[in-house]
Amino acid sequence: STVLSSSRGALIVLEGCDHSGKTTQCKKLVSALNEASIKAEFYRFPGKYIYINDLDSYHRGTRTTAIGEMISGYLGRQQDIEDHAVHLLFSANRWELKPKMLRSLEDGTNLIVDRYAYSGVAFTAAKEGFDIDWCKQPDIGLPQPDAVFYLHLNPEVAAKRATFGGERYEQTDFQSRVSKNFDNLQDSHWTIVDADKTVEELHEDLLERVKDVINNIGNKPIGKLWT
Ligand code: Z5A
Ligand code: MG
Repeated sequence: STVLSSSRGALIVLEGCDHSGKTTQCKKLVSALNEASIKAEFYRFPGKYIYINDLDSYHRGTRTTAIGEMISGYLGRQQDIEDHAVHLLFSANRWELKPKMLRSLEDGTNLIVDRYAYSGVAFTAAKEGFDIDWCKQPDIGLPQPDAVFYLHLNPEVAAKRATFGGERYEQTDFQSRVSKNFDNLQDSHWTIVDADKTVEELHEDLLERVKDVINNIGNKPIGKLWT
């Protein structure tokens, strides 16, 4: 059999409670990796904000998908969508990006992903009448992250960073149910990272961990989530 000389890309996800710094850190990670000549792309779920290898357009809000637009209207309260239906839309948004993600990974590009199926489950399962098992079904089989870094912040610290209340889901009682759901989703791929640090301190911490994952990825097969 052929021995491959180069390794595949690593699929690395940042999850965490609101305002824990996921988006800030994802962008800094991609920039730092690219500066070190390590191929890396930024993905963000929900998909209105998916900007691949173009961190500037993130600020302009140019690239999107139809499903991402629907989710965005829902989160901004311009549009109501039935709870089960919106759960499936969040999942569909991940599936529509799956072929592109796999091509990048196989091509040796590392993906730094801002939220993933864990957010999907944690948020919907915090609603009345939903359970975690039902919520997991549509995301079963998605590419399995090689590492999930969960940015942990106390709710009091998180609340000081920005005002809660504007977008859907931004209420503290809802957020505490969400964080309990995240606790239930932890598995062997997870590392909990203390996010109560300066942006730079947290960046250095994460960059070291991310490089470690990338250096050890080799060509091990990409797994399937929750199988
Ligand atoms: N959702 C869902 O229901 N189902 C799904 O499948 C998925 C998502 C994928 C929007 O997500 C909503 O969608 C979210 C979950 C739901 N609902 N809520 N709530 P989003 O990812 O677009 O949410 P966001 O608007 O980006 O907020 P966020 O993710 O919670 O924030 P963050 O990315 O973790 O933090 P940040 O934007 O980098 O920083 C937040 C603020 O803190 C900002 O003012 C920073 O300047 C400041 N900051 C950042 N780092 C620091 C440090 N270290 N010290 C001090 N201040 C800091
Ligand atoms: Mg964010």
